[in-house]
Amino acid sequence: MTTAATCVLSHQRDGYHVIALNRPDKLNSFNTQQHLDLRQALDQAEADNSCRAIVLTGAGRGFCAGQDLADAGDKANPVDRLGLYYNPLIRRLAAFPVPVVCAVNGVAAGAGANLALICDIVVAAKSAKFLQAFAKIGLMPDAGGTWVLPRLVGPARARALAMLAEPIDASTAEQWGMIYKAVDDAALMSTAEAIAQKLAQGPTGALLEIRAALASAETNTLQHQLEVERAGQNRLIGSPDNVEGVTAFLEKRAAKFSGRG
Ligand code: T3D
Repeated sequence: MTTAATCVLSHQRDGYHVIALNRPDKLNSFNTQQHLDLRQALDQAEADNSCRAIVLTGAGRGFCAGQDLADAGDKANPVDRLGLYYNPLIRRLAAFPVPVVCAVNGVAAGAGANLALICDIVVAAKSAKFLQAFAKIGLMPDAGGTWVLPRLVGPARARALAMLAEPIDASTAEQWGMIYKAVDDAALMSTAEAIAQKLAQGPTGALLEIRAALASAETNTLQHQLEVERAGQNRLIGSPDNVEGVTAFLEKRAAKFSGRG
């Protein structure tokens, strides 16, 4: 099944959905409709029991240029877009019930960069760029940028990226640990979809425990984190996927995970 909402394209594959922002002439910058269409595509992925991963990407030559500045309004007519749209989106992706792969196909700027960086695994085309564009227009990073950037690249680089608002290319982003991998442009979607396929065939419950534990490690002491690991492991031990994984190992065959715990 393929659905085409106005501003987002959603393709259902075997085990995962590919969701593409689709305002290519505006580098997929967000207007309200694109937020609403993305919400709908995420709802569909969440409602589909066979969907065990998603790939988020952009149509055309850009990934996402953040807020549509022509649609931005002004102080006299304020719209709380962060409260209404961006923050719920970032929270949702950070806790999405299946792993999220981002395939950054071109420039990722402003909130578009931070949307990419909140995803679980980020691969980017070598021609793609990441730009904390905010200071160029008298704003500060949002959509989770001040949270995710220092965690990925450290405070020194985060400050320079945010204050200088200069682009970095995908290979630099990889070297700095901002993303998982920069790949040749032609290999982007096959790489991202192979990752999604592997995740979709994985032990979903364990993958989500891994995500949650790594996120909580950012602020926890070692003592606290050991307890987080113990609690997570106790939820997983004896689950159908744990039993299958161990059985498959002992029977010297590939595991067939159901995604149930
Ligand atoms: O509520 C709130 O508003 C707060 C929320 C803020 C969230 C944010 O994201 S603020 C940051 C907004 N984004 C930006 O400031 C980035 C603006 N765009 C750029 O700096 C450049 O376009 C890029 C560096 C991303 C790419 O440059 P380039 O040279 O490859 O492309 P271009 O020629 O600038 O853009 C191509 C077209 O896309 C062009 O349209 P045209 O002239 O062909 O009709 C351009 O205007 C349009 N476009 C690109 N970014 C945006 C945009 N149109 C509206 N809004 C955009 N953000």
